[in-house]
Amino acid sequence: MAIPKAMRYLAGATCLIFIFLLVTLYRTDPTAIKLPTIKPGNGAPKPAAKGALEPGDRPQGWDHDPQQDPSGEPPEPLHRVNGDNYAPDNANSDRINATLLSLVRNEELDDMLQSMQDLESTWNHKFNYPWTFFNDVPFTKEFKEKTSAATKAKTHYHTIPKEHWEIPSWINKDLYTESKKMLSEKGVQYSEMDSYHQMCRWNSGVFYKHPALEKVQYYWRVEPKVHFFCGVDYDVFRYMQDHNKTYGFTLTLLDSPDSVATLWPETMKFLADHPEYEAKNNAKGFLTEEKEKGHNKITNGYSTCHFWSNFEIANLDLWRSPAYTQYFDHLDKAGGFFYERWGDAPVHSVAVGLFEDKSRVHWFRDIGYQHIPFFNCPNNGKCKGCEAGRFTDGEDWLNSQDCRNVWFKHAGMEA
Ligand SMILES: Nc1nc2c(ncn2[C@@H]2O[C@H](COP(=O)(O)OP(=O)(O)O)[C@@H](O)[C@H]2O)c(=O)[nH]1
Ligand SMILES: [Mg+2]
Repeated sequence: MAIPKAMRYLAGATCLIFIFLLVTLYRTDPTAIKLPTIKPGNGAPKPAAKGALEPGDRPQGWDHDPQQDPSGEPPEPLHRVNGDNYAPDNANSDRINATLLSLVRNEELDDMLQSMQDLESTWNHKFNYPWTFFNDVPFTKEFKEKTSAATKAKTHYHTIPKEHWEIPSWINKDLYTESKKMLSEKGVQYSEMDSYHQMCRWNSGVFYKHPALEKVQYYWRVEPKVHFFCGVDYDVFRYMQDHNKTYGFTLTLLDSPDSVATLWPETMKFLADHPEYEAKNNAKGFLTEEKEKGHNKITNGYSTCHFWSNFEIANLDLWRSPAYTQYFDHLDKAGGFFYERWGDAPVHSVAVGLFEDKSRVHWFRDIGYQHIPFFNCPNNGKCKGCEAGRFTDGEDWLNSQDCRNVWFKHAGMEA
């Protein structure tokens, strides 16, 4: 029986509206977007500009994003696949003592699988480094089965011991409750979520104390729901080792100054007691240059520039060093993981910037990466799905959060 024309049009229009709604929902899921936090009136980013970037939105000293320039691999020596030297079951493989590392919730299984799929297809299916998963509650059978099916490499699952995750006993509960309220009124994102504070503390100075990591040398942190876009054909961990690098990043950003208001003064107190830990060739300029007007006043001197640690490749000796062990302990006792919302990104960055020789910090320009809403997209024939030089697919003002130019100014691009 023929369907009347009007009915067919109506059905067609309904389908189109449905598809439009689905696409809109997918693109603008507000819970998925982690924007840098905004404090109105104080270095608050401008509202979205229409069209081209305002000159002020562009990092100073750049007329274009350096990732628009053609680039390739870092210098040799680079270790590559040759026969079965990186085969998953090769007991004498060329792999070094390293792991991919994820703190993740059971509920984030699909997002974790997506991150794994990207990293496996661009890199790890060649090198087969193990995955180590951490959770504050036991992983479900489904989580273990599906993630282990997503790689040929070994997978390990660990529940974080209570004493590593719990709010420390010396934190004053009343002061913490009051602080959360105040930070929330100032617009500091996630400041009311206990688990977020706990996660930041754990990522800053606790994760590597788990027995499973005691003997591990390098890790590459991978979050659920991130993307990797570019084929990488060398052993990234070997690169770190062979080139004497201790910390690798893709992006650096500004932070919410209210989340770290006393981090710098606490750091200065620590340094006054331990001047011997300050590296000669440090990157203090990156930490102190005022990039966003007003930030340094709120933070008492810290630029808020930090390596965006949802991507982080590092040598664990960095955190096991006497300098960092004592520094983390000092910060932990000061309480700012709870009375403020110190993130692992600024804490790691301040430590790396002060205690480490800046030549040991490496920008992985060739690892195409996205964690909503920012990208690292090189101009490199091995990339698919990311536009060279695109920094964000969010609103234009997000471009003003880019701190890469400050790092390059103080440490250079090739470090
Ligand atoms: N198991 C577990 N993982 C968490 C918890 N909170 C955060 N994470 C993980 O920690 C990482 C950072 O958290 P996320 O919500 O992405 O923070 P954001 O990137 O700062 O927005 C992600 O890998 C999360 O899966 C938690 O309470 N339990
Ligand atoms: Mg995240």
